[in-house]
Amino acid sequence: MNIAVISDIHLGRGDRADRKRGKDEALIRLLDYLEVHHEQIILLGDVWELLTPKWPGNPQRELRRVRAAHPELAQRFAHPPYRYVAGNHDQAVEALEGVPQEISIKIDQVHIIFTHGHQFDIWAHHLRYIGEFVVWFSAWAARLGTHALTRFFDQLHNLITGSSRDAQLGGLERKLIQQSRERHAQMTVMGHTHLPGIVEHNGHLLVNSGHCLGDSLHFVSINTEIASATVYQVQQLLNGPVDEHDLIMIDSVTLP
Ligand SMILES: [Mn+2]
Repeated sequence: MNIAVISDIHLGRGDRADRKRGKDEALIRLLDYLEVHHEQIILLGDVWELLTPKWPGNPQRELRRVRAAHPELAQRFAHPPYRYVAGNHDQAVEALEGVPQEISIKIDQVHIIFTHGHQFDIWAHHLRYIGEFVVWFSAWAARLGTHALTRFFDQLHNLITGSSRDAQLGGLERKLIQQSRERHAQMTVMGHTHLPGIVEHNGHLLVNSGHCLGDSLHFVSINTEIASATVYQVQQLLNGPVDEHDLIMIDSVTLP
């Protein structure tokens, strides 16, 4: 089976704080491509940006609002082949719609755990309310004209959590691998850090789906029959349909 994974799209309410405002078209063309080549497409969290309402307090209303700002994506994501795993920016969908924290797939002798990956991030737990305030505050800065705060806190976040860069394992990634290993999985797929790539650690693959923000989109393609994972960056040079020429392979690993 071929499984695609995308994450960290952060689709917002269509205002100036919405980093995906006016950029649905490129993603929709990528989805057209993914739907042709994959039986399942996993949305691995932080799909919707629910932490940047004008005033906090009503996640259900915010969910309606962000979906209304991105209607075609909302419509596609509601049906197969899409499957949804909650992240920390769209955590409210767990309570509101029963979206799971992870998907575990055992097929063709491989066991793969799909999780957003914030479980071991102190900013999503112990420091959750500080983290959420920073995100909300940065959105207001963006509405007032500067995206600099958002970028600054993104970088600070990965520095503090010790997340991987250039295929180095951070603390968060090590704990995820350990947890997956205890459950006898051979592959863990995460998002959250926005850092695409694959790390092999003693025969276990940790795959990161990167992000779909800005002008470069990332996705993971898994072939369970040969137990391989490939991470791609998509750069659409033309406005036509996405094809192989638009794909840049970042990393590809096959399990022994
Ligand atoms: Mn996240």
